[in-house]
Amino acid sequence: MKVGWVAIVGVPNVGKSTLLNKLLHERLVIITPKPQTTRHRILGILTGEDYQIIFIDTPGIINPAHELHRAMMRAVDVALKDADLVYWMIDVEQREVDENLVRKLKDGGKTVFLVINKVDKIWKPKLLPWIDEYSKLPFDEIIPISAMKDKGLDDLLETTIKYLPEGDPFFPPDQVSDRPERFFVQELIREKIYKLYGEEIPYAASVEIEEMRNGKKTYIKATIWVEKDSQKKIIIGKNGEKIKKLGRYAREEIEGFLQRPVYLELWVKTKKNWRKNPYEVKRMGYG
Ligand SMILES: Nc1nc2c(ncn2[C@@H]2O[C@H](COP(=O)(O)OP(=O)(O)OP(=O)(O)O)[C@@H](O)[C@H]2O)c(=O)[nH]1
Ligand SMILES: [Mg+2]
Repeated sequence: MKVGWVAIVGVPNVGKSTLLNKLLHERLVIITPKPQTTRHRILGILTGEDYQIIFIDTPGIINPAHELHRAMMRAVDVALKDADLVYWMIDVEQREVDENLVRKLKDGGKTVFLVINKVDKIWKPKLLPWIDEYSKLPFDEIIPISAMKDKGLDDLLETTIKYLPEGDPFFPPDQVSDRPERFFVQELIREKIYKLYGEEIPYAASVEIEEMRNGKKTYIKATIWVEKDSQKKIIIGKNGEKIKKLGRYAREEIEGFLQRPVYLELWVKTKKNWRKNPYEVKRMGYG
């Protein structure tokens, strides 16, 4: 069997999580139009007849401004260390490549593909000269795709399998991720926060599942942590209208994911500047 670990890395918003979901044919990880959506290293395991690929979704690479960012960047480091193969992913309209990091990965014995995503956004002939330019860098392969429109993914998968080493599978064939159900529930609530609120709110919020119990309905109690009381007020909204909406959207999504009815109870609490506090960042499950 061909077996290997493939890290999907790049700056925020290039479509890493979208690609993971498309490759797995599942809505596993959350996707939003806002940058810095993914905060963890999350495995997506794809097992075929004669291969097992362990894809690793990662947070977008940024210059850390606080401890949460540092924990996110540690998650990227771990993913890179584990990987046999790295997808260096760029957005066709931004196209920044950290040449030093690519060379470092190559020196460290990794296979590195440049995956150019969102090619649906440009006129194809414009792409060729750029591919020529990137050919000067030490990439093993350069593969243009559109994760959203499902273009080029078969080619990406076939080429990936060719490069992977032979070995025994790490996971049973029906296992899709390394994370438990409650992790994905927490992420779905976070996704709805990204979608419903603007400015700093999504970035200052973290979701913790306090309780998850199966009965006639699955009862879920979750706390949304924010950094200031003013943010708490915004999350709740006038007469609690906003949080009701959040609860409804999140519950519908969670019911789709769990495939059973859900009763969702949301609480909002303030933990002053938690993103700067290594203890809190760790306690909330980051890094
Ligand atoms: N036009 C177009 N948009 C895409 C494509 N792939 C992803 N997107 C969009 O790009 C945005 C970001 O997608 P994500 O998958 O969340 O990006 P990410 O790289 O995981 O972002 P972070 O987790 O923040 O690092 C979303 O609005 C996606 O719908 C694509 O192939 N074409
Ligand atoms: Mg992501």
